[in-house]
Amino acid sequence: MNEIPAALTAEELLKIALPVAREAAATARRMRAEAITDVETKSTLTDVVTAADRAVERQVINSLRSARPGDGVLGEEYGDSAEPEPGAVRWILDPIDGTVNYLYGLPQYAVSLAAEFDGVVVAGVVINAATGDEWTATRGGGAWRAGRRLRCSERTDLSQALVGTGFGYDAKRRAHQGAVLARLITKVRDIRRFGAAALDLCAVGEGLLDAYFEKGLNPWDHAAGGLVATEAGATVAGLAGAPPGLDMVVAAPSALFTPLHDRLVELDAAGGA
Ligand code: LIP
Repeated sequence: MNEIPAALTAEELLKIALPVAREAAATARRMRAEAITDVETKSTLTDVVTAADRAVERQVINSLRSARPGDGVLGEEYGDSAEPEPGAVRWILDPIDGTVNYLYGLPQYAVSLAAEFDGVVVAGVVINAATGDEWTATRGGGAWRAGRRLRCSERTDLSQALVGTGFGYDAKRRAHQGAVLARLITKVRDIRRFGAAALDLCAVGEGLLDAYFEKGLNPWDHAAGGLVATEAGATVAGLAGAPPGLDMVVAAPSALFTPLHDRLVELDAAGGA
């Protein structure tokens, strides 16, 4: 990876991202308190997007453009802006991760903002917009919440592991994911499905979950939370040496990663629709 230009360190990118993400979380909270409006569906009738998703993403794009005009932004709702200029940053944004939780008022939805330079995520912030809880990480600088450096779980026995996961919006994919879960659930302590990948990954970073896996995540779902989990000592990857991506994201401490990975391969967790 090329070095970030000296005038720009991961810590400085995080300093730009933090107030932008905090203001975005405040907007999400305010709009939730007012009323959920303009609810539309995307890939399926359960894949929803609200006016708040779009308003928050527009707000963040405008803020980042003011701070760093030459950067690119990849957001869930408005896609990828023009390729960033050489030496620029690509910001990766989920304006409200956990949109169904947001729709129902379940306090588990987050603004997730990551800075990627030269193809590598170097800084990230995840804010639970309902509670204000905030996780940050810089590559090589650790993962933090409330001034405390985070360490992931030290569990080594998969049968004693509390494992988070999630499901897609497509019925055929959910059927396959449910079948995988039916066979995995007897091999672990228990399963948790909180509904926001960014927060699930931060939970792994904090040791609130021993591990997490999910098929079908987009970069904006896992870019920032994946850095938090990584900087807290977890391994975050796909299957068979692949990077985390649409096929699979697995986050676990090193002692659990291989047994969970191998079980997911055996169950064809990356298969199905
Ligand atoms: C959500 C993910 C979650 C997944 C949901 C959904 P969204 O993202 O964070 O892990 O299980 O199906 O994809 O759609 O709320 O931004």
